[in-house]
Amino acid sequence: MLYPLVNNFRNVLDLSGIWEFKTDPKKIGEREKWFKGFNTGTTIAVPGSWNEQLEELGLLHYVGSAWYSKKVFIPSEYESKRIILRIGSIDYNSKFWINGKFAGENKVGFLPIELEINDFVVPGKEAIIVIMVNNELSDETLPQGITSKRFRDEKRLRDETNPPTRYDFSPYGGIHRTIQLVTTPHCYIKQIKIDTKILNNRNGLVNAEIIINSKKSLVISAQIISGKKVLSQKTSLNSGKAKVKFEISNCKFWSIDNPFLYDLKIELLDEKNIIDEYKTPFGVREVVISGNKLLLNGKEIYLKGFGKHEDFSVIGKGLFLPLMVKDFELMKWINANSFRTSHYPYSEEMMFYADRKGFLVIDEVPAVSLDFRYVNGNTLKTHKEHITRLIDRDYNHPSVIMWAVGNEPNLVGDKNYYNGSAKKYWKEIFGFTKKIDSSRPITVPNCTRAGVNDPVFEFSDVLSLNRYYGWYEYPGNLDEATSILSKEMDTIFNKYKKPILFTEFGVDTMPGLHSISTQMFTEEYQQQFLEAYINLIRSKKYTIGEHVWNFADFRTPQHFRRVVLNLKGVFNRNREPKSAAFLLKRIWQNPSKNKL
Ligand code: GCB
Repeated sequence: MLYPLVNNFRNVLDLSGIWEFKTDPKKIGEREKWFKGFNTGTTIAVPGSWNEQLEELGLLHYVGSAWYSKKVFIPSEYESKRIILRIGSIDYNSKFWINGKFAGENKVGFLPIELEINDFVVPGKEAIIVIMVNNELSDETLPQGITSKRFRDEKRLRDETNPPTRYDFSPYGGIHRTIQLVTTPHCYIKQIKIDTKILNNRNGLVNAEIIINSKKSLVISAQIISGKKVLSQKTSLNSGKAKVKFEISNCKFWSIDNPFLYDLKIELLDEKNIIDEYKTPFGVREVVISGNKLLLNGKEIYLKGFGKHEDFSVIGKGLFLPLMVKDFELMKWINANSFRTSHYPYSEEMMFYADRKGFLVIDEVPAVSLDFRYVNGNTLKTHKEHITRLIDRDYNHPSVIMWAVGNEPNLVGDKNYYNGSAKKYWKEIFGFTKKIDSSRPITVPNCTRAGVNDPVFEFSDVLSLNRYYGWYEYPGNLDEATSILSKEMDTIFNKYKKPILFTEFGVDTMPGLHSISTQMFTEEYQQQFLEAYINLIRSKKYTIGEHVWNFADFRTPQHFRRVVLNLKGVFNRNREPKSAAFLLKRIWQNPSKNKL
């Protein structure tokens, strides 16, 4: 799926702003025809979660359905265009009506939705757009859901959160990213897939596949543009597809230090004229796992950074560009070079920004804490759809160096996880992902409860570990924690012989709490913990990086373990540094793994 842009053939109309809003806890909206549009006097800003924004209406922990309505003028010049309603993401489920007619449904959160709406609108007139959003989850969605009844039936009273979730972040609901009317020509460039290779230290190879929505005999003109330098090619489309190949001499490779981006411009031509055009940035780079090393453009690279979240006060999971810019500046300031989109795809804007700023990204689907006791064929189907749509969205980003096709399966520690069916499931998921993208390593972060025999290790290119010894286990005892962890790391490496990446380690830390003795929750303990882990991780020849959990404090469901927020941030929720930020900045200023 291509990101919307404005040029002579395409246009974008921003629909963000204030929408009419109404919750539907009893799910009567469809029966009462709310889809015809409504005006209740309750309003909400889009993009943004409803939770903190409308806390005063009792929505802080609201899980259920809610309706959005807005009158939108459809410009008459859209008459000759293909008109799309496009939303960067809605969490989690959504249904759409335009001028009272049902226009479509989506059950995949965190990823863009496109609906062709020509049959529903009259250019030159107003249209009423109504969207029903629902943030309830089930065994067959990603993430999987859980109810308080299930917690109680399983006699897991102390595990129950409110709202009930299988994961440790707020189940925000709402229209979370850009909402736009996008136009393209009726015959249009549908997808561009770019692969790059380094031929030698001067030349790069670019292979691009272009897909259009028609089988007509048309022609593609492709150009690689860098300043005044232009390489061009023309080729005919065959059944709506064309391939072009360029060799760039004196190529500027994309790297952390010099995230150089070329533009690929595609023009679609009939006999005489250009009928559509699309331009996208891309970088020439190569990511390879070689032995126990991660290589970027043939050079060893050690990952330093964070697991993050899309979370901020008031806006919740809503796209907020100043915060995105701030987070990248803070990551640069602290000398990080990478992050993981834990535990779901982040905004498209963030991925383009990572390309520009030279950050390496582990891109994750929301298969967080899969409980295999409730996984079924439909869960697998949903999982594949998330992977397909994520890779379709993010394939061309040079910043994306790895796919995480899950996080911490079997967090519940079920013994049957090892009886073969989970292995079959993971084999299928890894194989499926490799078929769509054979160029990037694939991983799934493993948790302590899934242990050293987690079937994901067998299929992962990189063994990703989330560990909290010294916190959830062996509390306040870093010597014991690191000694047990050291042995466990060796066991895992010796069994699977693949590089190990630490995708999570961290401790809850209350800013301003201090102690001269070892004391959990203090700023000193966070520093001691991180330093001890980093020393251990770097002492092993097979490790390729350290991602601290978490970049910043973030809101969680209610539970006695959480003081409103998960406090493992190195920055607080407002992005002010805790003491550990200065420690990491010092450790991370050296790009090499070996010298602290
Ligand atoms: C984990 C999860 C993450 C939690 C974290 C914690 O293992 O992957 O989502 O927030 O632990 O702080 O407990």
